Amino acid sequence: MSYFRGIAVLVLSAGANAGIVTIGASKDNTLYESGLGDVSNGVGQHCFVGLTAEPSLRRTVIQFDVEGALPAGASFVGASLRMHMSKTIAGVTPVTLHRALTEWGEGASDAAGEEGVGAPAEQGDATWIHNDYNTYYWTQRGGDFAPAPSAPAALVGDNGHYSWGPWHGPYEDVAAWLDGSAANHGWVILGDESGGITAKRFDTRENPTEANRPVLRLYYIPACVADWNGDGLVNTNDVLGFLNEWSADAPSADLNASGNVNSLDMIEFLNKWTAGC
Ligand SMILES: [Ca+2]
Ligand SMILES: [Ca+2]
Ligand SMILES: [Ca+2]
Repeated sequence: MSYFRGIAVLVLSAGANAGIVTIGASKDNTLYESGLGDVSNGVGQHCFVGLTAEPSLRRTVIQFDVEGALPAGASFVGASLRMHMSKTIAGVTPVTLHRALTEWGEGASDAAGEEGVGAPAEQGDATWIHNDYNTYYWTQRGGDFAPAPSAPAALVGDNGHYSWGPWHGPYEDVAAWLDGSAANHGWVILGDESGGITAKRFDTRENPTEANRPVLRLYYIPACVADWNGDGLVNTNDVLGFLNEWSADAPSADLNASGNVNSLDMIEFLNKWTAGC
C-alpha cells in the first residue's frame, strides 16, 4: 500500500504544471439589462447570467490574457474554462460562451449585498448599453458577441464548479487569440434567455475564496515531449508528469492527436522519452 501511495504523491508533485497552464481572469463584469445602461459591478465578488424574476436579463463578460502564456515551441491542443456557481433558485439551465467582438471594461463599481441588482456604473465599466461607461457604446444592447456558442452549453444546476471544454470547448477561440487571427475580447456568457426564472450567480476574480474564481486552463504538448516538465532534464519526473495528465484524460496527453487518450499515447510518450530530445 505504501508503495502505491508513494507513487501517487510523486505523480501529484512532479506533474503539477507539465502540459497545462492555468490562468486567472484579467477582468470580469456583469451586464445588467437596463434602459439607461448605468448599472454595473466591476469589482464585485459575483457575476450573473440568465433571466431574473423581474424579468430582466443578466450577461457576464470575462477575459483572460492568454498571449504569451505557453512555453516557447509548445503546441496548443486544448482549453477549458471553469467557473463556480454560488446562488440560484432556477433548476438545471444551459449556459453558453460566446466570443466577444468588442473591447469592454471593468471599472470600480461594487454592488452591495447579494449583488443581483448591481451598482451605479463607474468610469470604464461595461453596462447593458456601454462597453466603456459612459463614453462608448456596444453596437447592440447587451453586448457584441458571436451568435453561435463557442462550446457546448454547460448544464448548470446546483451550486458548484462547472466547465466548458477541454475536449469540445473554447479551444478555437483561444487558438485564434494566440495566433493573432482574432482580437482577444474574451467571452460574453449567456444563461437561458428563453423565459422563466433562469438566473445563475457565478463568482468573479475578486471573490475572496480563491478556489471559486474563474480559471482558464490551456493544454499544450511541449516542444520536447521527453522533457515533459521543461526543466532541461529527461528523467522519471517527466514520466510521472505525463502520467498525471494521461490519467486525467487531458488533451495534452493525446500525443497522437486521435481525439482521445489511451495506451497508444502512453506508448508514444515512452518511445520519445527513451529517444530523448
Ligand atoms: Ca470583476
Ligand atoms: Ca524534465
Ligand atoms: Ca490519442
